[in-house]
Amino acid sequence: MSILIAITGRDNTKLITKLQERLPSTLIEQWPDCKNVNNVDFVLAWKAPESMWLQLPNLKAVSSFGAGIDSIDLTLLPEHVEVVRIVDEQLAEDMAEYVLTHVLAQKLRLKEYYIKQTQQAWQPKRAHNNKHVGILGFGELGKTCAKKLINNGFKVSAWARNNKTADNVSMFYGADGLELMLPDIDYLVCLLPLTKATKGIINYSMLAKLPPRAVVINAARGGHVVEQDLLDALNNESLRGATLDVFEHEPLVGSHPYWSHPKITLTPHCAALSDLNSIIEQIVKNIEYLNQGLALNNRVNRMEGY
Ligand code: NDP
Ligand code: OXD
Repeated sequence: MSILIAITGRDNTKLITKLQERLPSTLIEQWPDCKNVNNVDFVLAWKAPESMWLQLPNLKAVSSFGAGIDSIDLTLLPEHVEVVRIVDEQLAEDMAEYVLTHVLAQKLRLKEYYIKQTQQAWQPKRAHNNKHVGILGFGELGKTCAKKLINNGFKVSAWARNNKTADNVSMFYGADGLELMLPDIDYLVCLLPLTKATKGIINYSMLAKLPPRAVVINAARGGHVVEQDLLDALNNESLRGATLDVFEHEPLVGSHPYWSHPKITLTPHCAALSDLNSIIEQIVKNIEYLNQGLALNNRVNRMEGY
């Protein structure tokens, strides 16, 4: 067997060195430098080239290098191939901290004051009173964010695909549930996976159901947002602000209107970055399980796409 690293857009030297230390007798190669594609049964992937997937006849499992698996085109993988992802408590904690920080920043009008500072304008205003956060997606990240927000005095509602209950969280599900939840939300936080069902979900129709005092915080994927609809809602005052960590095309091009929009706070896809050691431990464990014929950890449902 061999492991193939197919992670584009970053230097993988440290990752490969550390992984090789943990798996000294396993051949680890980096795409496209793969001597024998027939030997590859495990791929660690992030934005791998599509053409690669068709060249690995004995592939058994693919692990995403992150929590999301949307950069892996599941339609190109034979049905028997298992797909797993990274699930990490610290990652969820980091995301919760990011969300709490940006909800508070929007509540306390920090963006307005940054702009006023550049104008030397001294114009104090009361913080917004609004305290109701709606979370789209109640998985590993959504649940941890909900706890942190509740512990900091916020009221939390959440929307998921399947009905469930959670302490101190008003739960909604399905299209009807979303309709019910949106009109009362002050801060809408997107923590959904990007799937066929969720692509473009933050669009004109959803934004029109939010009250004009609402703020959108997207820390999931850029593909969830219809960019022009968001800009229109901000420009016509039907949405108060937006905090965006993720974008349809990353890095965001210099000419993009988001960069200079006075109602947009922007961060460079850094809300929660996976820890390399944690990723390596999860990969090693799954490779051991694969070799022993055991079920892998953190499998995704390929039909649902998350
Ligand atoms: P999970 O798979 O644990 O949770 C996904 C949640 O979304 C579940 O509650 C699920 O519902 C819900 N969901 C999925 N599809 C739908 C739908 N059609 N309608 C309503 N709800 C739906 O994912 P994580 O919490 O681990 O991660 C979420 C995403 O965050 C990742 O996919 C990734 O894109 C992004 N991310 C961003 C990072 C960043 O730095 N910006 C870092 C890490 C992740 P149910 O519970 O009913 O199944
Ligand atoms: C992830 C991410 O999915 O960093 O892990 O976005």
